[in-house]
Amino acid sequence: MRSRYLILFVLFFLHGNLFSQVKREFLFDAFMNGISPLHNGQNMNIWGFQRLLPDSSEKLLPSPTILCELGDTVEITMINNSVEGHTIHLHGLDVDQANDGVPATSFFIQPGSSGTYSFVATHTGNYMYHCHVTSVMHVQLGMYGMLIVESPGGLKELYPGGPSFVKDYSWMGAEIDKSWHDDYTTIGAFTNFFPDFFQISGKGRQRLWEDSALSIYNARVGEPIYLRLMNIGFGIQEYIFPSGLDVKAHMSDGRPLPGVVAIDTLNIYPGERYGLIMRPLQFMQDSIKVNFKNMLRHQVWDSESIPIGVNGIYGISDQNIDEISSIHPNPNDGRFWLKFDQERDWESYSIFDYSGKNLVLNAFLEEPDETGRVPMEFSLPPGSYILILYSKKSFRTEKFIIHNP
Ligand SMILES: [Cu+2]
Repeated sequence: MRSRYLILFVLFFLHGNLFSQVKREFLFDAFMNGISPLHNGQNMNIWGFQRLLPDSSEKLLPSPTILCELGDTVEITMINNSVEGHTIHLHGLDVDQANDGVPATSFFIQPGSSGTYSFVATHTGNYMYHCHVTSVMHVQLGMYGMLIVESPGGLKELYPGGPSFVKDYSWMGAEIDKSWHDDYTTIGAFTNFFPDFFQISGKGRQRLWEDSALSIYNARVGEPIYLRLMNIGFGIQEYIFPSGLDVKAHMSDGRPLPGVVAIDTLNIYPGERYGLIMRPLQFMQDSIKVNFKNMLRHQVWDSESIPIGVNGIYGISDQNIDEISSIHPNPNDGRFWLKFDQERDWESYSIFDYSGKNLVLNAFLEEPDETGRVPMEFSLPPGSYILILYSKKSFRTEKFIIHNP
């Protein structure tokens, strides 16, 4: 009798562990009467999907991000309270045809009705969702959003076992032809597309610069930052990264790339998504330029810029200080020399106080003398300091002490 309960308990326990996939449910309402502000003070009519929650029913551009974890069963229910039929296409996800949201092969959600899309999140990565009814128009009018599959358990890894990151930014680029939004019934041919606004995640110019969720103001040297880039537009989006950011592409279209690719410029075509890791090598105040380019002629329509400020050092602690010092003597009186074990490719250096927050000075490194030493001389108050040496590709952190005279 007792062993029977034990078997039941074991079966229950196993079942609970092997099949306890998390189910994530999203409830959306399709709308065609939203308004989104533009950077020039005008308002623009938008369509989209708003998340139905007791405390939130904002009509946003892009539509809310669908966030889930690897292994989740995701159910997205769309209630259509608008005056035209819509669907939700899950762009880049491995869903079955019935859940793909293409009207002819999947189901169509007519005004006044609802439908549910479901899928299992089988690959960590970056995806998109959008309406697939007269897609050119419905997407242009705003019926799109990001869909992000994260590593399980809140782990900040690009994919299980992949590179880790400290923080992440998600940028979804799109062009806007405002005349389509002013009156969608008078567009005529879809080739009459003359974009006059360019947006990163629904914002341009100062509205983008003022948004601390989109602009990077507090990056640190050495800090791994995950950039998710997605193109929901009709043209090419060319990202140009300033040097000294050390940007590497790790993922594309929801899969790890076969190899890691160092980049300074990246052209993203419509529908593509990239996962990049950026690890700043030096302090800077600069911007990442995004050129919006015409697919046909590759001419630049216009550009946006995303500010990037690097103003600290990531993870300063004794563990991060390189043990083999090139500073001799140490401690010193402000006069010392650098001597490097390996071939020297260090180009410049920064000195910080020991909090790592305050830059004391920033300069190019002089050529070594005939004995291979680089003499240094500073008149700094006694105390502990951090020296960071930069080459084109890497950096090295050391500490030194200036003693009392
Ligand atoms: Cu639609």
